[in-house]
Amino acid sequence: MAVQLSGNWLPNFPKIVGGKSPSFYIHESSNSHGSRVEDDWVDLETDLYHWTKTLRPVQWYPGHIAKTEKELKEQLKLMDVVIEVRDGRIPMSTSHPQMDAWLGNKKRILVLNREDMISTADRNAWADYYARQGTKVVFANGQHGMGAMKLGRLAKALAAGVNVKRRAKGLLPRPVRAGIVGYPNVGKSSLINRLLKRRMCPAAPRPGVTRVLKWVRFGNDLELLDSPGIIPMRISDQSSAIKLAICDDIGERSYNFPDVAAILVQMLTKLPSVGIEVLQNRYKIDADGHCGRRFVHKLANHLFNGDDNQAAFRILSDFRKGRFGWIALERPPK
Ligand SMILES: Nc1nc2c(ncn2[C@@H]2O[C@H](COP(=O)(O)OP(=O)(O)OP(=O)(O)O)[C@@H](O)[C@H]2O)c(=O)[nH]1
Ligand SMILES: [Mg+2]
Repeated sequence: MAVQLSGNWLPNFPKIVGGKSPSFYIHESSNSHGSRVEDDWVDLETDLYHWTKTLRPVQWYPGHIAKTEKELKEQLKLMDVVIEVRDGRIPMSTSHPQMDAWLGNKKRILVLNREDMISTADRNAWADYYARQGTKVVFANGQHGMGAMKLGRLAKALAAGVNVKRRAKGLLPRPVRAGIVGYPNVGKSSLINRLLKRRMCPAAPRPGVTRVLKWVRFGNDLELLDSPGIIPMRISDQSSAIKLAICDDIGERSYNFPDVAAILVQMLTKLPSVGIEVLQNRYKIDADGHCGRRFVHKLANHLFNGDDNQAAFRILSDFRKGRFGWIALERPPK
């Protein structure tokens, strides 16, 4: 449904419109559970598809990724187990389309990191989903270390067969090799540092920090490979690209801040646990319309001398700091 913009003061915003339902509305059932909430999530994905299809495509593929993708595929041959880390807020959008093909039958552990940045309901939804699929998943917090020790134990347990075989051949045991892979900025290096209880791998709050592959040793029986975040050369699903931008998982030069913040506003408005009141209360402005770009511009006029970029940055960083609550932007498919 197209959303009409009105008001003389409005500049000619590129439209972020569409979807099955108006994107700005007051929620009747915030924090409720059950089918209404499920329907909201289904609608959200449909709306997101329509909102993003009119935008300039977001693509990010810095040179170091192309280079290290090749090296990573080489190193995969050495790994006994692969630990794939995803952003718990967007587990689907941080799933590499080629990962299954690269890993084949290799032993694998899936980590949903940033556990502290999603709600208990989000966590339970993903835990149920992976349990139904028979996929082993570890929820972790790379900042404080929750889940890191468990990961180390699991990796060793999964790869124990390596040394059973070596002993049978009369060879001495060797450390188990675990490769940590995943999208940029999902917390790979932080998890390794937490497990090692030392800052062995550079980690910082922006994508593309790790640029080279690096093996580090944990005790006598585990070696871990830290790898640069890998994403596809072309992100074909633009809903995912925008979610990666919202979560700061791709370089900020690749997207337009006001466009991305506008979509975030429209998403938050629809999310069962947030809603428009939370945004209005935080910024003390009325959202008198159905358009995220209009909200960004209103905030710009209210706080930033009409600078949409600054207003957009504020909204994005507020989301990343949990100012609208800790929430996932994706729920499992039904
Ligand atoms: N709140 C929170 N922050 C986290 C978590 N894990 C990592 N971080 C923070 O997220 C930022 C990125 O972490 P990194 O470990 O550098 O991420 P990475 O996956 O190695 O990133 P690249 O090397 O760029 O691919 C850092 O500032 C971490 O402190 C987590 O579970 N929760
Ligand atoms: Mg890193």
